[in-house]
Amino acid sequence: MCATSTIRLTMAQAVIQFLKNQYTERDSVEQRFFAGCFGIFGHGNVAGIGQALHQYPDFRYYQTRNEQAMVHTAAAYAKHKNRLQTLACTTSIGPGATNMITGAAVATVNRLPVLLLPGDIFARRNVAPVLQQLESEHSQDISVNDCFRPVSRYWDRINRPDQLITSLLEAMRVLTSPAETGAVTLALPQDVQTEAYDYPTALFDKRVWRIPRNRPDQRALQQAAQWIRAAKQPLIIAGGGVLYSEATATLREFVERTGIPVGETMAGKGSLRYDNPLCLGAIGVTGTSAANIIAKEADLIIGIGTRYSDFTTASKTQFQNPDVRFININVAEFDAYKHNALPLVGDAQATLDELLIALHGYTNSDTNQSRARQLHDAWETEVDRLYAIQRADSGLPFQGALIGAVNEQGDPDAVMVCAAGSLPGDLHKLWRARHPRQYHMEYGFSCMGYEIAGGLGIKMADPEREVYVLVGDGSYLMLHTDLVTSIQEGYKLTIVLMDNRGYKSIGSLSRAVGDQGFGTRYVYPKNGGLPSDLDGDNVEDLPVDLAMNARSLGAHVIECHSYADLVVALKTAKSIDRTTVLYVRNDRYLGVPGYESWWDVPIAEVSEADSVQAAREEWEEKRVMERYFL
Ligand SMILES: Cc1ncc(C[n+]2csc(CCOP(=O)(O)OP(=O)(O)O)c2C)c(N)n1
Ligand SMILES: [Mg+2]
Repeated sequence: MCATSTIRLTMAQAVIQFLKNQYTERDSVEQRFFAGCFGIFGHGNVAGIGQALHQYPDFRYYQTRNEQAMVHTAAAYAKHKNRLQTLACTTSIGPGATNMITGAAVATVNRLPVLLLPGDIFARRNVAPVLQQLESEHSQDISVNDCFRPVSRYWDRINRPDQLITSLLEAMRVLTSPAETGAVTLALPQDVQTEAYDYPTALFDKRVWRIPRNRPDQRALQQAAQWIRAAKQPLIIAGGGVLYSEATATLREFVERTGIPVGETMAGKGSLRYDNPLCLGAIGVTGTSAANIIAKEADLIIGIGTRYSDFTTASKTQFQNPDVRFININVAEFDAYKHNALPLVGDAQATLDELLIALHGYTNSDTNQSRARQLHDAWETEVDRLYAIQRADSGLPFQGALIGAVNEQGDPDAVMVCAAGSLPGDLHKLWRARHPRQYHMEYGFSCMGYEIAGGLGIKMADPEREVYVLVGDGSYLMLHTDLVTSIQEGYKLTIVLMDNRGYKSIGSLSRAVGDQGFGTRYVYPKNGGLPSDLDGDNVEDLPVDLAMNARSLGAHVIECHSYADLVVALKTAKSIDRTTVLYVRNDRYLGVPGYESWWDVPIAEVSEADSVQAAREEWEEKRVMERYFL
């Protein structure tokens, strides 16, 4: 081997030195890829990665209160940065490490880059079993970190310090690949973290990972143009890929020039401004009447950056034209081929640019365009109607109107973040997105607990913007503790906490499957079991005070009892410089209806309850609408 200059570092020091020097570049804009490292120290990382972070204060270390939460923070940071930047996450071994598994799944399902550095058991083994070690009679080459394998896009264990050299480069390749990105896990044995090695200094040179704008195959592109020209009723579905590719301006031009209307997925909402006359809004299970009516009739779907989840396809029932076919523009071949599509494997912005040239002279028919415009206008009227229902029959505020308050009275440049419960469906339909960064929804995993931790990541990524975290009481109770981190680090969040005393979403789903909301209310047991909705108000509430809980963590709290209170509180919140919780008790039963769509949730085939039997009958009728696209 030829002589290369080396530097003697521990494996952990080498990790941090390397991470500091990674950059991404797209469209000639360069940025540091890692904005720092979140973590909780334990015996599995304190003397290794912990020592290295202490030694290199220019790689900022942040504390979290829960390892799952910090992965949400990193994922949200990456999502808001269109995957061009992220954060690393360090944990001890054992429970600290496994706490990250849910976060890893969120990142991988949503295709968001996060680097996870769980500590691992001793590579040298002589002192095993160490504290928190999972033992196996069949192998010594196993630890709880193997659980990360299916939820990581790249997984490795660094059993010798020199293995790091090739692993780090693979980790970066995957993290910065638009098609492959997700959670990357490098399991770092506790002893190896502290071992020194003469690393080549070139490993720590500044390295710029260029994010490509790949272009599709030219013959496929020409064929796509022919299909579009031949289509009777084309429809675009804009997914998260439009946003990640920063293709919103290109999409707007494409729509203006071609006159093809657009429906938006959960991840793609905000691709077009809500008031663009050809923006039909949300599509699928949580979609608008406008998008869903056209989707049912369309003979050509142009999917851009979508992975076609069951919420988008309405469990494969949304596209009912017998001749429907698909053109999929996607960086990932895997997604581009879905639904037997004509695949345009490429970057959304670059592909739309080229497709527009190939479509020179084409426009969608006037009939289609005016129909789309009418449906758009009718939908806006429906949103106005729902925004105006300030109270439900119970006398409590209605969530649809509370969403309207945040949308209309909140800062128009703000980001709204949400993930689980009844809010995502309502927001998908009702939120009026005014700019591409405004609607941040984690709906790939729809993970309760993402909201506040994710809000922190967004605020870190974009400190000048207001961040509105919309969170239900269930999600709040599950994971709210990084509210403390937002206060510690001075990243102000405005958290709108919707307390409907339990699971409005799953309660309503439970009633729809014939189960009367069983097990979805936060009330005391009665007659030896948990009450259902059949018990009505004849229940005893739990003595939980979430407003006081938030106050105890250091938040400024404003309790709201009505729509009008929330409007005032939103204004007050703007002038408060630390995390503020707007607590609103609201109605459990009044929901935003569904529009021209369906979701397959299988119902018990046999049951003693009439309500379940009736639900099953209805399900069987709907189920036959499900299609294969071959
Ligand atoms: C971690 C996790 N566990 C369970 C679920 C299933 N789930 C979806 S929504 C929901 C209830 C959410 O309650 P809340 O936050 O109060 O919102 P609401 O439904 O009342 O609007 C549950 C349990 C989930 N999405 N994530
Ligand atoms: Mg709730």
